[in-house]
Amino acid sequence: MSGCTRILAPVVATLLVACSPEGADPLPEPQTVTSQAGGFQARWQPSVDPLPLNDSFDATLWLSTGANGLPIEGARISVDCRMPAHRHGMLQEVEVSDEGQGRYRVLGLLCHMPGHWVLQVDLTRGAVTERAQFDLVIE
Ligand SMILES: [Cu+2]
Repeated sequence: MSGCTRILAPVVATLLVACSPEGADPLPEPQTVTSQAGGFQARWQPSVDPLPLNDSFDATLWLSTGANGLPIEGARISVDCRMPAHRHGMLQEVEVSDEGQGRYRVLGLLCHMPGHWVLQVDLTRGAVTERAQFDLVIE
């Protein structure tokens, strides 16, 4: 019996962490910004807190219209992360997947230097591309 307990305990602990990251390690509060031209709102929540230096992380992104806050579904978006002071971006490209109802999953963000980074979300509707951006600090 005690042997069984010893084997099960780590398995249960692993499952709890995998199934409820919020419970074990609270996620940062989502941040909302309005796009530069005011045409949409972007809300993002990284999968980890604090943001890691030189290690991949993911994020959830919600897009909605600026006027009435309706979710923007099936958006054509391009996500990038840049370091303005050094005029460079990331060393890898992110992958964006559409999860429906205006929610998007951003995979593979990686900030390889400490300092100020800017997460840029470019949304293209028709012939117009508009940007929303978030300031990130990597320590
Ligand atoms: Cu840099």
